[in-house]
Amino acid sequence: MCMHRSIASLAALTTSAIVLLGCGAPSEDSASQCTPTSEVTVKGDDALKFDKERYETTAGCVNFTYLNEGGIPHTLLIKNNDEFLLQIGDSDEGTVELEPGQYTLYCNITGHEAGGMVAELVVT
Ligand SMILES: [Cu+2]
Repeated sequence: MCMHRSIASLAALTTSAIVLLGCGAPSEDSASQCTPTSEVTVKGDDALKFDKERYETTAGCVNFTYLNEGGIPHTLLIKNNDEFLLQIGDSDEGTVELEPGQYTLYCNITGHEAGGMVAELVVT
């Protein structure tokens, strides 16, 4: 009897610990988290353009800040990288680990990449 009780309360404790962890874990950012070693700021506008055609940064954990100069919502993705996605609104921020290389930044909202929301990202 006594033993059953303590097993039951241990199970209850474990359950509440899992619930607590579950509450703290999720982040609204879909971008992976790392400690940034470099920063890139990208701006989007209503003309479906980024502020630059080419961005440069150093390899490692890159923190992206994405700002909207207009009113149309945009996204920011890196081609062939499923871990990175920013969305604006007004602004968004997120980190991603990048190896040296050439990447393509784009907005995946229908028509935006074709309209000009595409840029080169050079990581050295
Ligand atoms: Cu866009």
